[in-house]
Amino acid sequence: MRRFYFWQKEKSTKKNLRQSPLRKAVLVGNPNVGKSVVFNRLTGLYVTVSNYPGTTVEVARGRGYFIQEEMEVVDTPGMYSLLPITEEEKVARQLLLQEQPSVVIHVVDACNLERMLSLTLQLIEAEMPLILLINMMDEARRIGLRLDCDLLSQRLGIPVVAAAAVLNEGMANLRKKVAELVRTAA
Ligand SMILES: Nc1nc2c(ncn2[C@@H]2O[C@H](COP(=O)(O)OP(=O)(O)O)[C@@H](O)[C@H]2O)c(=O)[nH]1
Ligand SMILES: [Mg+2]
Repeated sequence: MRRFYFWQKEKSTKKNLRQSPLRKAVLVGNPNVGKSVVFNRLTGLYVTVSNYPGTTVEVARGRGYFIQEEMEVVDTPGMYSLLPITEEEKVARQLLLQEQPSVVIHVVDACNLERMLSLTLQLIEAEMPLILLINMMDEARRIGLRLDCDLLSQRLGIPVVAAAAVLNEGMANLRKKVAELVRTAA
C-alpha cells in the first residue's frame, strides 16, 4: 500500500513538471549593452550554459523570481536586427521564435538609444511581449543625458525601465514590470 502511494506521488509529480514548465523571460539586444550583467542580477546560483543545438553559440539559462512567479531566464547572443546575418543573430532569432517567451526584455544602452530603437520597433512589430530596459543610466547621467522614460513608454506602448545593472539599479522595478506583464497576459 505504501509503495503504491509513493509510486502514485512520483507519477503525478512528473506529470506536473510536464504540464507546467516555467514561463520564460528572454534577454535580447546588441552586444555589450549589459545583457549578461542583467542576467546575473535576475538569476540565482544555478545557471547552465550550453551550446545552441548544431552551433558553437553559447546560451545561458537560469531561474529567477519575479515577485511571486518563478521563471526561466535566457541570455541570448547579441543581435542587431531580427533579420539575421551572423550565427549569433540566427541563434537569438531562433530562441525568440521557438521558446515562446512570456516576456522579452530588450536591453539597450542609454547613451546610444536612437541607434538601438529600430530593433525595439521590429520586436513590437513581431508582437513580442516586450519590455524595454534602458541600461547604463549611470553613464548617461555622467554625460548629462536625460531621458523621459514615461514619454517613451507612452509613445512605444510598452513598459520602459531605466537601469544601471552594474549598480543593481532598476532591477527591482524590472522584476515588477515582468511580473505585471505575465499577469496581464495570463
Ligand atoms: N557603466 C555601466 N556598465 C555596464 C552596465 N551594465 C553592464 N555594463 C558593462 O558593459 C560591458 C558589457 O556587459 P555585458 O553584460 O557583457 O554585455 P552583453 O554583451 O550585452 O551581455 C561589461 O563591461 C559590463 O560591466 C551599466 O549599467 N553601467
Ligand atoms: Mg553577454
